[in-house]
Amino acid sequence: MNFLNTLGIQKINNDSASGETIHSFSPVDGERIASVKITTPVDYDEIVQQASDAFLQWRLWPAPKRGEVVRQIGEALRQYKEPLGKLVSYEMGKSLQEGLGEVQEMIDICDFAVGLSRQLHGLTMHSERPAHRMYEQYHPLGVVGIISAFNFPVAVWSWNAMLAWVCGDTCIWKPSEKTPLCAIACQNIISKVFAENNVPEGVSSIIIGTKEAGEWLSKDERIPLISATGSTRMGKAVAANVAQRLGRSLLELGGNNAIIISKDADLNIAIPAALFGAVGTAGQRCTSTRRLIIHEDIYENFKEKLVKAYGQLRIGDPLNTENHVGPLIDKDAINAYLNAIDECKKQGGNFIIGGGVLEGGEYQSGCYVKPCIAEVEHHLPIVHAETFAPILYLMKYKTLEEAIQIQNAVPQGLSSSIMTNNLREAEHFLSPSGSDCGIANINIGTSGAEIGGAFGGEKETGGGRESGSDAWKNYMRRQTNTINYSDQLPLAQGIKFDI
Ligand code: UN1
Repeated sequence: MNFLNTLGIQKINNDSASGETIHSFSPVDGERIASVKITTPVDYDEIVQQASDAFLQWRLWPAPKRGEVVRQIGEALRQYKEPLGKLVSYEMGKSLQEGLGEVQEMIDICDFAVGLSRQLHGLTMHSERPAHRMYEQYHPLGVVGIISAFNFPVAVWSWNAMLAWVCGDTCIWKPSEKTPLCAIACQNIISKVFAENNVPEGVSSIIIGTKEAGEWLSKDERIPLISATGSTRMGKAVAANVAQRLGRSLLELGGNNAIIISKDADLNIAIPAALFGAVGTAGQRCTSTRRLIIHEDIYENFKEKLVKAYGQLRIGDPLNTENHVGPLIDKDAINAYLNAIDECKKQGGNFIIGGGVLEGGEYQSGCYVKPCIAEVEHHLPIVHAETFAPILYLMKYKTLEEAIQIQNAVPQGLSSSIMTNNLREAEHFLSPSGSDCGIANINIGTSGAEIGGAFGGEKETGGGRESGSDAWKNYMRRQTNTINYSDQLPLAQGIKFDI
């Protein structure tokens, strides 16, 4: 486990560690990788104070200078791509290639943020008053709290942090308690860059803890923005706390993503897209494909091809690049998977590829499961719930209107796609009467979004947009400025106030 040393992660002997600890177990082999001390309320308070103090200086650095620091972080990540990708794979359980891909997303967002640091543009407007100038500018916002999930233990933080930093904010990161080591590794990588650039202490901090630590952040009036990624249940709790104090929240929550497979689909694209979407990251992406809505004319043919493709999947150690599917994150996830399968059967679903937990040999952690497929009626309650596991639901449709209605009928609204070579169908899917999701794709699956676009979704997905496009505006405060360069005081809206 050389990569642990390279990243500065040491096994802490539990007996000698003071205070409460969280143990990080690898779902790959069930081993305890290390134990991490939980942040106490006193530590927390100091961390927020330091982040608030650091903000007062950091906000005065010219944005391109902050961008230069982020450029160097991108360089450091290039250097550590391999060990960090391995740690992501080992602590979280996704395939090594996906772990490396996640680090690549971090590098890409650094590049994006560097460019952005010279483009934090506002607009100018024409004033209705003579000899007046009106424009808007964006100022740094303050301390940003980032709550991230286990499934993208490093990339989602970087989408937030890199933008927040070029925008002049300081960040406090609460990583998932299931993947704390990935966060510590990131902190170790960036701290060198920060030190070399004399970045004030407190521009980046982490707090380690469970739900409670998330609550501290969301209730803390010193933190103007909370960006949270995770379950809808968590997001609702965070949103309520943040709204109570009229703070801002940026939420990226559950998905229940569907691909519509038209009778005009190119099956050479549709099959691998569905397969990767459903079993990639063992079905633990927010953007994982959970539902296939298939035209009745091609249903049997498609199903046969898909089942054949599933037959070729290799499940096992994700660090072994021969394997396609790694483990689920932990035993809770295993239970959620088994419950969903039971529920689906009870509600009338018919499994054409059965599920189950794999045992023995390399499956000793008890976290490896079989990706499975069920034929269902689209209205079953279980089909409307997000289960973070490789369970794929198949359903039939007759008309595109019906398919879109089925696709939109769930409470979540993250990612969606249609496989079709029919221009009318494609455009209808993207039109106001098409997909209601934040992401809508043509001839691409639901997962694997690029960092350049705004990432997020509607309805129970939470409405937030992270990463590319103009998502940076979340991390700044907008100010409208009007300047009078005349010797008169004309009032707006033609109001006269004679004295
Ligand atoms: C997530 O699952 O929280 O589109 C993020 C994708 C990745 C990001 C997923 N780029 O699958």
